[in-house]
Amino acid sequence: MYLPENNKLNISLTPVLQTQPFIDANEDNFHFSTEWQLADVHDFTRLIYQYRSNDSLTILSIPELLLGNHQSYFWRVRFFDNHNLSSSWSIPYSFATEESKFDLSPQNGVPDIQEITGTDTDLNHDNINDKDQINSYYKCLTLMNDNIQVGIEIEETNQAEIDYFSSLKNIHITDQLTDIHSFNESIGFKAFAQTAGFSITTTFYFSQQLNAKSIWHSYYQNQWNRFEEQVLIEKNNAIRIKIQDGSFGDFDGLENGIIIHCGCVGWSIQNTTKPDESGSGGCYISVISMKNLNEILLVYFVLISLCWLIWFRQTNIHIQGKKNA
Ligand SMILES: [Ca+2]
Ligand SMILES: [Ca+2]
Ligand SMILES: [Ca+2]
Ligand SMILES: [Ca+2]
Repeated sequence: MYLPENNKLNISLTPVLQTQPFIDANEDNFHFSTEWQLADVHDFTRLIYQYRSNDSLTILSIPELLLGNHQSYFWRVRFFDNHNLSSSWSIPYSFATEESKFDLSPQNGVPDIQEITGTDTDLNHDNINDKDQINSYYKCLTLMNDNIQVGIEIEETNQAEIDYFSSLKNIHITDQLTDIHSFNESIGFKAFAQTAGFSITTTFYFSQQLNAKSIWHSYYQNQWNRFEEQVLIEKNNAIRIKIQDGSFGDFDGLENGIIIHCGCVGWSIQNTTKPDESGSGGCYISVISMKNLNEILLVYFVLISLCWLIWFRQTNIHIQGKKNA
């Protein structure tokens, strides 16, 4: 255990944790993996995050949404060598988070910069302005890079509450699934319930129509997963899915009374037909992906090289011919 120093206050909501290096009595053993645990109680009976990694051996960046404002957390690690033998758990370190600077005015569980400003937005079609409707069951925001409004609703019968709803900076579908298009930003939310293992029916509403081939994707179990069980509703302006604490759709993977959900709409690059060819509300702008662009540049480069080679050879033959003459 190394950084942040034990009992440090005002730590960012996405801190970087760092341990001391691995040591082993067996000379030829090496550091193979590290198991990280983060809890909001000192005896680790309620974990917030648990991650065993072969890459994050001594440094771990805590992802967005996991930590809350002004709260104390406890973390510890154990190391595994190349024979899968583990050290004992380290002595825990503690830190307390800062007050978020992103959700102050109004403090409503939506980053201020992403608040919907217009008074005529009603994504969930209930004749109430979404701007005035934000509560524990409904939140909405603007994806700034896409200029799309998104609302999220959970049914009150789920006995859960949405704590925070935000676009996500550091997690993006196309980093891993190159055959999938998506909006430029993923979205995430955090929901609480009294019962561990709870499930929620969640509806995402969009200001633009979705393609019938659109599929909700969610990042959990360290990979992107397709939500085949989704239902497209409201004339393809909304997607309804079911998420379960500790299971499908839960980023933290723990049955802990908290659902952390990261997701986005994805559609196959082969299926980019616009849902509405008249242009009203269609969101499927055709895009040349970076991969295609690179291929075009490569072909261009090869053609230019060939032309140059032919010209060079012909000039050489011409000069040679003159010399021989
Ligand atoms: Ca060893
Ligand atoms: Ca706010
Ligand atoms: Ca509404
Ligand atoms: Ca959970």
